[in-house]
Formats: sequence, C-alpha cells, structure tokens
Amino acid sequence: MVEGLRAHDGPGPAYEHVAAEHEAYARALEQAGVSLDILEPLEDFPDSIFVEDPALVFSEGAILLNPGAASRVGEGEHLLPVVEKHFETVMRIDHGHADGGDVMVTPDLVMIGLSARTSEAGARSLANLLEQLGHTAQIVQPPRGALHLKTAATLIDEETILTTAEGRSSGLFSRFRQIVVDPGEEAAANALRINDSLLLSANAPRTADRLDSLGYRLALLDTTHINRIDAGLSCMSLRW
Ligand code: CIR
Repeated sequence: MVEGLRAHDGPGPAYEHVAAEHEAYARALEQAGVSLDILEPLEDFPDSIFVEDPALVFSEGAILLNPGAASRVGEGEHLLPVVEKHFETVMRIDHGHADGGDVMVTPDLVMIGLSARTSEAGARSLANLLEQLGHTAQIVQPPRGALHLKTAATLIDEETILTTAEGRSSGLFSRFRQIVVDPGEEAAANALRINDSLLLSANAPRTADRLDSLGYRLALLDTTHINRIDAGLSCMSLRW
C-alpha cells in the first residue's frame, strides 16, 4: 500500500504506521458494535485496503462497481467471493466506472458523485441498479477538489452532514444541518458513523471539540498515513 495512488507529492505513507492505523480502526469498529471479516492483503493492488471503492452493500444486496483508476480495476473480482458469502443478491454495473467513495447513502436518497473515478455512464448504470434495490438515486457534481464525494462529506446522523467549506458552498447538502470542519482540518470531513459512534480523525482537534460539545460519541483515530494516499475513515470498510 506504500505504492497507493495519491494526487499530491509529499511524504508517502509508511507501512508500519498504516498497519497501526488500520489496526486501531478495526478495534474502533468492534467497539462500535460490529463484527469484522478482515480480508487477506492483495499485494498486486496497493489501494485494495480501501474496500469501500470496488463494491456497495445494502442489507438487500450488493453491487460490484468498476473502479475508475486503472490500477484498481480487478480489486472487485477479489472481493466477489466475500461478497457472495454474505449476500444472496449480487449485481454489477455494466457500463462505465464508479467508485464507492462517490456514493453517499442518505435517508431519502443515494447520492452518486461524478468524479475522475465515477463517469456519467457508471453513475447511470449504478442508479438503475439502486432503483432495482428500492433506492432513489441522485447524480451530483461533488465539491471542487475532492477525490470522491465522501472525501468532502459524511452523514453523521439522519439529518446532519459534516463537510468542508467547499462542500457547504456547493449547496449539495442544503437539505441537511451542516457542520463545517475547521480550516486546516479538511481531511476530517471523511469520517464514519457506526451505530451511535462517530469515528473521526484525531488530526482535527478543533472539529472534534465542537462535535464533542454537540454530544457526538467520538472515537478519535490517527489518520496521518492513510491521509497521505488520499484516504480517510470510510474507505477502509464496507458496512451493513
Ligand atoms: C485512491 O486514490 O484510490 C486511493 N489512494 C484512496 C482511495 C480512498 N477511498 C475513498 O475515499 N473511498
């Protein structure tokens, strides 16, 4: 994973640190009340730790996606046996590309962001499948500068979005209460709500203080090294 894709120069991730961050993440998920199925590493796919991108899962079924980065095409085939173990219904998009990081499930609809990784054709194909699973899909333009839609925003309860200043000015989330991360803490906008816990980057202390005072039950996790390959806390798991 030290060869994972990243949009910017600067120091890359160190294997031991990512391993420690991943281990702490796994423990936080368990403490939030879920059981884990931890997959074997795929040495040929440096970004495969980010299992959120090649598939989407709902209690009604799973959808295999088609990642938009050439080095990630093929991750889904490795995920398929695990997905088939857990889900009777497994569908797959049949056109274009889509990454799970561009898909935000909200109470009333599933938002699909168009990005360098999710094409119009992929988004339309996915929207069709979502409708077969009983979900309403909405295709949107993510906030500028974000790798994925969820790089810039997280649903932290049924009516609240944690987002960046760009995310708020995009207007995409105007139907929610919006909490904007503090300047310099933008990477923390990719957080993860599990049951009544909110996993948040420990590198965002000012945002954490505000969320804490609003009553969110926080699990703070170091994200220094996974952030170096453009990832955050939602990316490292598929939840159902
Ligand atoms: C990539 O560029 O694909 C990885 N380095 C980061 C993927 C992050 N995934 C996500 O936000 N869902």
